[in-house]
Formats: sequence, structure tokens, C-alpha cells
Amino acid sequence: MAETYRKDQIAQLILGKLQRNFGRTAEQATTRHMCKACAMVLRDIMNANNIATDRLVQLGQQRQVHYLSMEFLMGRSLEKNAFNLGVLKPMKEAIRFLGFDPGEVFEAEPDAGLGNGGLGRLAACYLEAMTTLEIPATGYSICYELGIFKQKIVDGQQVELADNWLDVGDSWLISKPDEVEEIKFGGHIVDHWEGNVNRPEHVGYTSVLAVPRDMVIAGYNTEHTNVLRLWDAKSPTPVDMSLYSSGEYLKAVEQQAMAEVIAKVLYPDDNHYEGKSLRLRQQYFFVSATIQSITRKHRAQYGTLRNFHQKHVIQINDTHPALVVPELMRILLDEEGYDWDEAWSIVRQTVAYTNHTVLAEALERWPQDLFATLLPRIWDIVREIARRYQEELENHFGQGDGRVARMAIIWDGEVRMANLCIAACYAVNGVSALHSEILKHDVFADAYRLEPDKFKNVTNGIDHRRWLAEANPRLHALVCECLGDEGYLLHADKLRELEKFADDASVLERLGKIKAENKAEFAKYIETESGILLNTDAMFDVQVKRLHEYKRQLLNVLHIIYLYLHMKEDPHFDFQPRVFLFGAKAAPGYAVAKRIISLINSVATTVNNDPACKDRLQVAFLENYRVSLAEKLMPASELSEQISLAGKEASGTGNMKFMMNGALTIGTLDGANVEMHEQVGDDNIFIFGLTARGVSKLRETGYYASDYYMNDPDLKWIMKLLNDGFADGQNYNDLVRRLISGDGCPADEYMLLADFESYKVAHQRVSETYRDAKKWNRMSLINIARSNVFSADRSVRDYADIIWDLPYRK
Ligand code: 26W
Repeated sequence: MAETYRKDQIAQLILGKLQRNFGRTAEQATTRHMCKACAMVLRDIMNANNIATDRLVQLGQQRQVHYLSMEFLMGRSLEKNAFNLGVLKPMKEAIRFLGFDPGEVFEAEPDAGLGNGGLGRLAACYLEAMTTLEIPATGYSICYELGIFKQKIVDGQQVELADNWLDVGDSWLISKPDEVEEIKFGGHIVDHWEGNVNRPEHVGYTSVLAVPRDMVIAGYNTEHTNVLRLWDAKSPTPVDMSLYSSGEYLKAVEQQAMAEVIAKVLYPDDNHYEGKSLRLRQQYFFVSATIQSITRKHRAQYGTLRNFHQKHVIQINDTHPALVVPELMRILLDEEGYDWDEAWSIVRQTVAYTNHTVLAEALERWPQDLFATLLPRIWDIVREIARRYQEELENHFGQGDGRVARMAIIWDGEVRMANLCIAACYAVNGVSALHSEILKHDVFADAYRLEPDKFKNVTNGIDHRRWLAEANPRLHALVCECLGDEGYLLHADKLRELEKFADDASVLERLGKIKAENKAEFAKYIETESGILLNTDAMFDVQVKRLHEYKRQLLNVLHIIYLYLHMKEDPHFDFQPRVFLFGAKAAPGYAVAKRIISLINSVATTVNNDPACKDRLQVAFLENYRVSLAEKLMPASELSEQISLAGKEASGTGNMKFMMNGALTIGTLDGANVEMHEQVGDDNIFIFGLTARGVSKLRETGYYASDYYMNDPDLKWIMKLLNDGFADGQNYNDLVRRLISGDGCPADEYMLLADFESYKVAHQRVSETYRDAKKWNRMSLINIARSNVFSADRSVRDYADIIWDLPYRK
């Protein structure tokens, strides 16, 4: 790092920001003013670095990554950027010097919640890692005015509130109105023939302007910066004054509202697709703006797009940005005048696709009428891509072959985005070893047989600087002490050396002490926020993630009810005291998920008020689970629940955050749990349940949930309580029906009852192990040491080696 700052310099810079932007002195400023002023100070430092980075990248004519994602779940940036820039210490001192508490100033920053869950948070971790590894990279998304909703629990039910993050979040953004792009919707295409060459003209369209709002990203211990470009939607005609003056006020603002609604709100559905026109508009909006912006800069530098694929790789985060394919084709064909084959060859060498889910209901398929009406030129191009691809498939497999139907891009009146990606991208990757195998042999089996080399794996990873060093300062200090320096921040593999201390009683004891302190700190936070008093003497057993049936929060609840019933019946029931913590947002339209939240709260009310459970069993639903809450919770967690039905969770990344913070995992052999298990071995993880293969076999032979129910007295007892109802008067016979008789769909689709017994036994192993603190802490240390594999730096290096073919900082 070339330049460092002293406390008094930073204090001066902050005072300047307070004065110029808010007209206040430090004495007159609020904590929010302070938070914004600090952000502005860091933004200036990063901007200077960014200008230098830009110049270097351009001079070096380096190949760049463009990471397109509908979601970037960035969370907070103030402490993170200060940490990466190496100014955290002087900035905290400066804040204190100006009469504020640094912790309170950091807490005043709202999360940038521009994402739903795993896919969005992954994009944020990768942006940080690419920057730290000095890879020239840009992230692109939408500048949603409202991020993921804020969740309140009222009478046990989820209530959604608007998340207005921009108020403070604004301080990180720089608008670049001179780099605006025009996006065209609707209208129709008129063909003009010049000899044999078609020059299509788009007429009668409606324009929306895309204005970039750039967020500069700081890497750790480097002056290299990258940018997250968030596109804001603006109407080209602010208000139609002629309508306005003739008294038609509403009509006058209508057009403006129509344009600006595109960037209003993030769709809160995770893993569930709905063919909404606004969503398609959002996708084309940010994709077209991005491609126009990249090609414009490229043309300015090289004077041609013929070498485009040599200088750029476009990584698409699931199929949501798949329209890059026809949009880049459009520019190469219509604006550059290249012929189809040349354009197609450039596209096919530029775009790579990452798949993040195997759930059928998450696959995007757009109704072709909607597509054709909204994006007439793009529709023409997709139709031609589909026609050629289908011809190729028919030549290869023969007409009428089932594989042609399965692999077709347009079929049955729908455009299938995953098949478009498979046809057009030069690489397709899954996000864990198991997931990539499932893609090859199941979901995309036909395509794999056709082009096996295209399919790759890059196992997910997390930003260990945020999720260990920043989130868990006590553990960070211990790690540095053991390893002798902070080197692991840049070289996560050094974490492995912690294993030398696996039998060092004093280190293990300190590990236990750190966990206890983190638990106490978390409990204090929860008490002030919600009045809930957590029992810190009990094991913190945690399941936090989006609420989805496949993730099986309900399995966890069934087990808690089992414990509760036995504890009530038998006061001597041998049981290791536990606090079960849940955090989860349900998609607003996902009724079953909301019922499960309600159930967790009913169980909490019942258990927490029953004297039989006092000091032994507690259940808490943590409201509004989000990045900044996860940062407080991970360091305080002891048991991590990763209990999805095998074959359903593509990877999981929460599992890695827990592991890195020394929690032990109870989990199925699903997603990246498989690789965690491989790293730590049977002795350091609690694996239970069906394997992915076991699940397929059981489905083939026929799965009858009611058999498990009939043969297990505990399950009968649990279902009876669900039917009879809880202390709050609520009953859940709808959920019982879903598990046992099906309620219109297959009973117990996610096989909770099949895994119940083995889950119960695994939990008994957990309890026995926990009683031996030394053994537990040893396991915890081994998990931390071997979490190096799950650092985002490793994942990004894998992308660079396997898919992007790019150099990076060693
Ligand atoms: C179209 C609606 C929609 C929205 C989001 C469909 C699918 C998604 C995402 C792909 C869902 C998602 O976040 N998947 C998660 O991605 C993580 C990062 O790779 C994985 O760790 C999780 O296992 C996976 O569920």
C-alpha cells in the first residue's frame, strides 16, 4: 500500500465532508451524518485508486472479467473498505476523537440488500476476491431503489416492509450521467435489404435510459480497485409539459413512472421462477446497458470488435443475464455489420455460464409472445440461434429424437434460458463437486454427452477476510498469534498450520473462551434488539438461510418437538441444553414457507414458556436475517444445521461461514457439505441421512411417507401435537397433511420422514460430543484449519485457471 493515513488526517477529511455536505460541525452531526461522511472519505481514496487502475488496465490491454448478476448482496461496506484499505485503526481513532463511537457509526450503515441469498452473496464475495487478486473485473447489476424486504414478525407471522437502503447507501455511489445508455423496448422491426444484406430497423419503440451509478470496490492490501456498476432507470422525457399544462397531470408523469419502475424493486423470489413481464424488462435493461457500455469502450480503444473475445470474458450468474447472448449478437450484426458466423464465433468465445440450482421450478422459461412483443429484435435473433441449434441437433441425433425436444431453445411456446446458455456459452459450471456431477449426469445430461469438455466445476467460496477477520476479531487475533502473522489474509492456505495446535490444551481452551465471549456478545445484542434473553450456557444450534422446503427447516422443527415431548414426559430425559436459533426470509408469495415460519414461532412460544424446558431447551426466531446479522451470528454459533435433502442444495455457502468460525456441522451429503466432509473426515462432522443416489433410488422404488409415520411412535406423537395445536392456539394440520397424505402433491416431497431417524441419532452424537469440551474444541480447530479450501480467493483462482484464462496476484 503506497499511502497510509494518520488519525488526524482522517479526522480532517471527515470534518471537511461534514461541513461541505451537511453544513455541520462534528458537534452538530448525527451518527448517520458521521457514517455518510466516513463513507465519502473512503470513496475519495478508492476513486483515486480506481482512476489509476483504469489507466493501467487500459495500457496493459489486459483481458477483463465482466460479472453479470441480477443480485449483489453487498451488506455493509464502511468497516470492510476501511479494513481492506488498511485505515481501519486510524479511522476508528478519528471517529472517537470527533466524539463518536465507531461501533455505533458502523451500525448506522444499512445493508445494501441487493440480493436474495446465496447467489447474490456469492457475487459480492467474488467481487472482493477478484479485486484482492488484482484481476481487472467489473460487476454489473441494477440499482434497485428497494432491496430485499425487511422482515418483521408480528404475532408469529412474517410481515414485509420496504427496504430503502439508498438514503445512506448513496454515499458509496458515483453517478456517471455522461455514460448513459439507451434501452429500447417494444415497437417492431422493419427489414431493409441492401443487396443480400439485411439492415433491420427498430421503429416505434419506447426508450428507457440507463444511468450508471458506480460503487468502487477495494481489495485487501492492494491499490487495485474494481467497480460494481449499478444501472439506474430514467425516463428520457422527464415530464411531458404539454400534458402537464393541459391539466393531465397523471398522464404527464405516467411515462416517467413506467420507465423508472424497472429499477424500483428486487424480486424477492429465491429459487422460484415466475414469468413476470417486469422481470424480463429488468433483465434486458441491465444486460443491454452493460453490453452497450462494454462494446462502446472496446471500440474506442481498439477501433473494432473483431478482437472482442480476446479482451473480455462475460461470466453470467445463473441464466438471469442470459440475454447477453442475443444482445451481443445484435450489436455485432446490426451495429458492426458482421455476418452471422463471425458474430456467433465471437459470442461463443466470450460468454460463460454458472448454474446455481437444479430445482425445476427455478428454471427460467419465457412465454414467446411476451418475449416477441417486448424485445422484437432480440426475439428474431433468438429464433435464428434456436433454429440453427436445432438443425445441428437434428443432424446429430436425428429428427424426432427425444433429446432434440429436451435441448431445444424454443419449445412449446417458451424460450428456455438454460438451453440458450448451454448452446451459446463456452463453459458451463456447477458450484460444488456434487452439483457439477448432477448437472452432467442428470439436469444437462444430453448436452454433456454432446460437448463433455464444456462442463466444469468451480466449488463456491467465501470472503474469509469479511467472514473471519472482520466478523470475528477475537478468533482473528488467536489465528494471527498462532501463525505468527496476518499472512493468512492473503494466503488462506496458511490456516492449515493451525492444526499444529490440535493438541495444545491452552489454544483449545482459548478457542472455547472466544466462542463463549462471542455468544455473550451476540446474546447482549439480541436482548437489546428484541428483548429475548438467550441462555448462553446452552449450545447455540443454528439454522439460518432462505426459507425453502428443500432446505428442510421443518425437519429441524420436528426434531425440536420430539425433544420437547420427551422432556415433558420424563423430567430425567438425558439432554444437553440447547438454544435453537432460526433466521429465514420466506418469499412473500410462498405460502408453505410462511406457515413454517409461523410454526417455528408457535414452537418457540410453547417451549420457552414451559417450565419443563427451563434452562434446557429454548427456541428463537431471529427477525430479518441479513448479511450484517450473519456477521454477528456466525462467530457465536456452535452447531451449523445444513440439512437439505441430498441432491437439492447446489452448494451452500453459509455452511462454509460456520465452519470458518469454528462451528461444527450437522448435515447431509449435499452440495459443498460433501467437500467439507472430505476435508475434515467422519470424525469432525456429523453426517446423516440419504445420499443423493439413495434419494434417486428411493424415488424409483416408490417413496411412501406414511410408512415411516406408521412405524415410528415418535413421528405419530409429533404429528399429533401439530394437529392438536400449540400454546398459542395454532394448529398445523395443513403441514401434517403435506407430510403424510400429500395435500394434492406427492406426500413429503423432500423426504423429511425418511431422514428423521438418522437425524435424531446424529443429534445424539452431537450432544455426547459437546459434553467433552476439549474434544469439541479440537474438532472446531480442525474445521477452522481446513476451511482454507472454501476461501473465495481459491474459487476465483479456479475460475481464472479453468474458465477465464487470466493471470492473478500470487
Ligand atoms: C428466477 C428466480 C430465481 C432467483 C434466484 C431462481 C434462482 C435463483 C438463485 C439461482 C437461487 C440461489 O441463490 N441459488 C443458490 O446459489 C448459491 C451460490 O452458488 C448456492 O450456494 C446455493 O446452494 C443455491 O441455492
